[in-house]
Amino acid sequence: MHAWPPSTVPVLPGQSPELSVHDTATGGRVTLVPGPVARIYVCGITPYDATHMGHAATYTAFDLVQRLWLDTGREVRYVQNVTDIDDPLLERAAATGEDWTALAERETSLFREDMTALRILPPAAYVGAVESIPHIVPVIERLRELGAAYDVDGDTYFSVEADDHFGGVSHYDASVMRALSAERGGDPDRPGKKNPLDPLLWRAARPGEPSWDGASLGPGRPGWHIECVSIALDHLGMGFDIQGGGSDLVFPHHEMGASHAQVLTGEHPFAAGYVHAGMVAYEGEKMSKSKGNLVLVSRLRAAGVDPAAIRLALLAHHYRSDWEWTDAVLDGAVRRLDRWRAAVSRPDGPPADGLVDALRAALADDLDAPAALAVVDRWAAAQEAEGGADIGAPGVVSRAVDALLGVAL
Ligand code: 5CA
Ligand code: ZN
Repeated sequence: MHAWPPSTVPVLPGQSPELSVHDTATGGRVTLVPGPVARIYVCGITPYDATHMGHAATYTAFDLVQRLWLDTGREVRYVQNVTDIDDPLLERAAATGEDWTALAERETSLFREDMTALRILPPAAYVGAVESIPHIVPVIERLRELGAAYDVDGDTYFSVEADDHFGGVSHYDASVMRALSAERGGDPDRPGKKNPLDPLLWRAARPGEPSWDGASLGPGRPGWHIECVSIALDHLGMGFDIQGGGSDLVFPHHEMGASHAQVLTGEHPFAAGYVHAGMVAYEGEKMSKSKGNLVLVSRLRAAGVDPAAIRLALLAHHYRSDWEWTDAVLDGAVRRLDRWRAAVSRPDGPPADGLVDALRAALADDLDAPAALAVVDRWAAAQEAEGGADIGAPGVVSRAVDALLGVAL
C-alpha cells in the first residue's frame, strides 16, 4: 500500500538526547538507545469510518517519536498496518450495503489526507492485512509445527500457554484479561478452546464472507493479532525499539502479538518498549467508531479549521493522559497558533538560545509535548511584551517548532 507524502523536516544544529519513555511492560521508564536505524511499529486503523481525534492524537504522539529520532541523526524505519479485513469492517459494509473493499479504500484514502494535513510523517512501510495474507499463512503454519496452535471446528487458535512470557506486557490478572478479551474482539466463551483467552489465528471461510487461500489451513482469513506480528517481523524483525498504539491495545492485542512473536522466534522481548497513548473522549465517553461519538479531522478541515490548530490542540495534552475533546480545547489552540505566528512573523525578537534544547529535553522526557508548548509560549510572550533585537530568533523558533513539533508557523 502507498502511504502519504512527507512534509519536509528542517535540520536543526545539534541533536536530541535519547528518548526516555514510559514502558507498559515494565511499568516504568526506559531510555531507548536504537541502532543507526530506529525501528518502530504503530498499529494502524481499521478503515470502516473516518479519522477521529483519538486516532489523530495517537498518531501525533508517535510522530513526535519519529521526529525526535530523526533529530538524533538516525534513520527511522516506521511501520504501520491497515486492518483492511476484520469483523467491524464487514459488519459496517453489510449494514450500509457498501462493498467492503470500497469502504476500506475510501476510508484509508481519507486517513492519508488527514495525516498529510496534520503533517504526520508517513511510515516507511504502510502495509495492508489483505496484501499480507500470503506472508501470514506460513507464519500460522509455523506456529502449528511448533505445537502452539490448534484446531477448533476448522478455525485455528493460538495457545497462550506456549509462551512463558504471556502476561508480560499487560500484567493483568486472568479475570481482567477475560473481560477485555470479550470486549475487544476475542471469544472467551467459545467451547472447545484450551484456554478461554486463546486468540484466533485463522478463521475458516464462512458463507458470504471473503476468504483467501490458506494452504494447509484451508480457505479463510487471518486473525487480528497475527496480522500485526507477521507485518512487524517481516519489516522490522524481532527486538525492535517501540511497539506503539493506543492504550486500548495493551490487552489483548499487544499481549497476544508479543506472545505470537516470542513463540515463533524463541526470543524475548518482541519490542524494547511498549508505548501506549491515552484515550481521547467526547461527551463523556471514549471516542470510538462503534459508539459514533466522533469529532472527525476531515469534518473540521472542511469547516475551515487550520490543521495546524488541530495539531496544537492534540499536543496540548500529554500523550499518556486520557482527556476529553471540547470546543474550548480547539479555541485555545487557535489562539496559541495565532500568537506563535504573530511572534515569528517579526524580523527580530528575544534570543532563542536555549529554546531548541529546551524543546528537545521536554520531548525526550516521555514526549512531554505540553512542556514543549510552554517553552514556545514563553518565547512568544517575551516577543509580545518587549520584543528583542536578535534577528535570527524568529527563524530559529519556527524551524524548531516545525522540525520537532510538526507545526508549520
Ligand atoms: N487496526 C487496529 C490496530 S491493529 C485498531 O485498533 N484500529 S482502530 O482504528 O480502532 O484504531 C487505530 C489506532 O487509534 C489504534 O492505535 C488505537 O489504539 C487508537 N485509538 C482508537 N480510539 C482512540 C481514542 N479514542 N483515543 C486515542 N487513541 C485511539
Ligand atoms: Zn495492530
